[in-house]
Amino acid sequence: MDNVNSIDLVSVPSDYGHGANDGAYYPIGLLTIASHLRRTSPGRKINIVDMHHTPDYVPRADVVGISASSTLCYQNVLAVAEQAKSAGAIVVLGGPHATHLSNQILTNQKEIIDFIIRQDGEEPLASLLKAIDDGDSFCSIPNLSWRNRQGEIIHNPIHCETWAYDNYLPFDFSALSAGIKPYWDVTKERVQKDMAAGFVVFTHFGCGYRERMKNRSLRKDMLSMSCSYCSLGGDVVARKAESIVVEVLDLIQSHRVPAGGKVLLKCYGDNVGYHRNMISAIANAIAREQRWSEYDIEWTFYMQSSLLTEKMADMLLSIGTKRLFIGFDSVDDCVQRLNGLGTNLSSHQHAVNVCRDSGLKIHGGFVLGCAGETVFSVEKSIGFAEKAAAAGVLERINAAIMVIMPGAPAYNLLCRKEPWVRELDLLDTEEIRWYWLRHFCPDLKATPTQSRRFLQDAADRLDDLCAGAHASMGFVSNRMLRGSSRRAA
Ligand code: B12
Repeated sequence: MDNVNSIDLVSVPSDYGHGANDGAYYPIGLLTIASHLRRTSPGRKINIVDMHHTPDYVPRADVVGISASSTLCYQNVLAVAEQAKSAGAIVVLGGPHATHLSNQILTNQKEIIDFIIRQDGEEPLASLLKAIDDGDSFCSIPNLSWRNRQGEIIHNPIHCETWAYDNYLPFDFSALSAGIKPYWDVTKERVQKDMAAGFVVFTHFGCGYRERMKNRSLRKDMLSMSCSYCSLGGDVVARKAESIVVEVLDLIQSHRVPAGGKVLLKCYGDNVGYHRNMISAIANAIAREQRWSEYDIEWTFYMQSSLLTEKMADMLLSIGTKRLFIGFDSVDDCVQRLNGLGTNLSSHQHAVNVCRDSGLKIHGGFVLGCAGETVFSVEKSIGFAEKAAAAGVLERINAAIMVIMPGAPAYNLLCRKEPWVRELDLLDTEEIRWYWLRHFCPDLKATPTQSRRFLQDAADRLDDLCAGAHASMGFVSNRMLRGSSRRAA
């Protein structure tokens, strides 16, 4: 095999519905990989292609690595893989969907997928490229799933070192083939017109709530210990406050943001409510850093309603937080308990009141069609959203219809009822949802098809309440359809 000279790392958009932030933030997982590869093997040409901004991408590199970041983009992943394979490339997949379904993918997509890297990708991909160059065995490459000469699928063990984001800083932004400007243009349009710059900065990883629930036992009124739809794994790790502050100031300086400019920081770490000590340490680190006050820096964090106290709100405000993404999901206490959400109506209401009183804006997420959903529970959620929207605290509503994601408790629950689902690598959202509604929402409407129709109308009603940029997660909303027909016209 010839040496690997060029590698494209590709991010593809969702193939069904869309998120409100699609195209607004660069793919961090590909930036950590590209930065590492560029540092450790400078002879190779490494590019990140984000098809949100380069929709006409034609693969030509020796190795094409595609991020199967979610079940909802996997169809697009396969389309790029097919093109890459017919152009003669070695095709490698990574990301959460590929991690959870590595065996199914290597079994079902023999013709187009050569390798899968499970979990973190930086060192394993570097080792894979070296092994290809040197003609070495793949047996000792950590995290790698591959086929041997006999066609058997081998899953090498996951390496035991703890993955650390800080090892890959500073990011080499020149790897983004379209540059950072298209992301900022979308962020300006969707989030804040007068921003000077926007960055993704993880302050922590993993979900403290999921971790806390891991070793508890299920109560009778619960189907799942933690959020039934969530496939997030990994250890809970908070970064050092000083490193976070240094990273932000480096980002600002290296992108030449003018003094006084508004800088939006989006932390995609889950559930900041478990990180009070880290937030207070960030506040102290900011106080020691004169340069921070030269910019107008705003944070957005994810928060579980049950963890938002007045004290937590004050701490978040003290570091410049302006927005919280709160997953309300359902407002019905039975649905919340059954799905292991760890919240209830009163925690939701309390969170709305805290935000209203402290001036924090909410991006509220709702997931319709969780286990146990009824017409009554859906109406309750919509009524709650209407009230919160009228109170002026909901800057954005993310409407979603439950999607069954490999790695999530809902996937395992469904596979117990419908074992054939476990063989699939490509999960048709609507087909799988039909079975989910049949088994887990039996009291919604008379048939799964009627239930699905009802959820579509309900999700459209929620979406219509949203004044800001809107999401259409796991379904195609009326607004999304109207938008695409306007674009086509
Ligand atoms: C940021 C984020 C987004 C951003 C993406 C921004 C961007 N341009 O990347 C936005 C908001 C747009 C988004 C959208 C969606 N997301 Co999202 N998102 C995340 C989130 C919070 C963080 C991802 C991240 O940056 N992690 C940090 C980096 C360092 O890790 P990483 O991305 O996993 O990458 C590492 C490895 O996975 C691997 N790797 C990844 N890609 C590749 C590729 C190759 C070739 C290799 C070798 C390795 C490799 O190496 C990387 C470095 O170690 C995760 C949850 C989480 N904390 O992981 C959910 C998550 C990935 N998203 C999820 C979902 C469901 C979605 C949506 C479908 C939501 C929706 N309905 O619209 C869409 C789908 C969009 C899409 N095209 O896939 C699910 C996926 C579940 C699943 N099993 O499929 C997750 C896990 C959340 C969850 N709680 O369940 N998302």
